[in-house]
Amino acid sequence: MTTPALIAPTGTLYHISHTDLDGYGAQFMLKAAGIKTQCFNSDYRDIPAVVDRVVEEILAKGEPAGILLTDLNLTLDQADQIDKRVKKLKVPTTLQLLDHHATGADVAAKYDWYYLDTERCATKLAYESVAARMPEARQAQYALRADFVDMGDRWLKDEPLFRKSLYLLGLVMQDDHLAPPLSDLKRAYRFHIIESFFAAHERGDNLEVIERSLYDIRKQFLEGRIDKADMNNPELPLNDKFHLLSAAVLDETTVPMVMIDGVKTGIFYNWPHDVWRGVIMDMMETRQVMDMAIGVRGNGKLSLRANPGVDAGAISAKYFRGGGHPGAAGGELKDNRLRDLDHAVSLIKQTINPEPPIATAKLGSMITIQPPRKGAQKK
Ligand SMILES: [Mn+2]
Repeated sequence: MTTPALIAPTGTLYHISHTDLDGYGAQFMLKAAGIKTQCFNSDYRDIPAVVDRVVEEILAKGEPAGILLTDLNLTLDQADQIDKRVKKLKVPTTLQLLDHHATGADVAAKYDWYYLDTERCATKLAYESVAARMPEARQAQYALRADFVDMGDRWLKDEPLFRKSLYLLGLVMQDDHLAPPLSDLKRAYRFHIIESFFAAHERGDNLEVIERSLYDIRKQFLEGRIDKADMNNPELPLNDKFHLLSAAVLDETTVPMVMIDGVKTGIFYNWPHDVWRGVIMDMMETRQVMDMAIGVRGNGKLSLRANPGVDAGAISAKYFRGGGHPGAAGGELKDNRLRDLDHAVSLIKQTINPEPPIATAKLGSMITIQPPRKGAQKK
């Protein structure tokens, strides 16, 4: 084993990992070793944006930091950019990457912070990088857990636990019914699933037993997180209980609000439809965070829902080339290629107030939404 030891910055260790079982598994290993990190999960194409965010945070904190990437392979271009960026930082920052994708070979040859080992999945690399920092009694158990992830992630189909490993892989990717912006909560949920699955496997439960117990495992995550009466309500489906949890945590810092003809409207971008419907119901009716909700798709299609007394159909007919019922309507934006939530919000604001708002906006007709902080770090 030649896996390097984990970097140990004096300040925060930022851990950017992939969005699948292997990616979360690597973060799970650091947590098991008692290492405090700030976690992010990203797809390959989003790595530069996440690194930007991390660099901003490092500059804001101003203390020596570390950036760890796992289960993400970089292109030479991306690696050059990140390397340059980190070396230029006024705050001393150490970089480390642990990965197993052979496509990163040329980058690994160029940079000594890029560790590539195609014989181990990222969870296993992460385990080996922190094993020495785990209590001895736990090392054997976590070594087996790392091997278990390895079988599915690297498609080792002759291994006896291959199918069980694949099952966990799929389970971690399943819709958790938590709201998309709540990435820390979603990660906590995934850790809960991984831990519960391993515990069941280690006490000898077969897949059928584990599949049957999934309802209870999922429900356990809500323990202490939602109201007891809701938790124990047998007529409330489990997914709705997860929607209640999201609704309780979401606020105007996570959901931008726009005033449309005096109606406070939350804007949501590309949420799974079921989750959106469940979460906004509680945000509108019970919590009264807003009186209308607009779900926006990347293709510009809109779903509108409103509280009694607000006519979403009329509002959609007036602004969004659509219509429907007072409580539920559809519509669309002129633009059909949306980039992200910020883009959706600015298009909606333009649509309801087509003139530049600076000179003409009436006080209170709009709530100002923070512009994206892109480029702010380039000073
Ligand atoms: Mn992997």
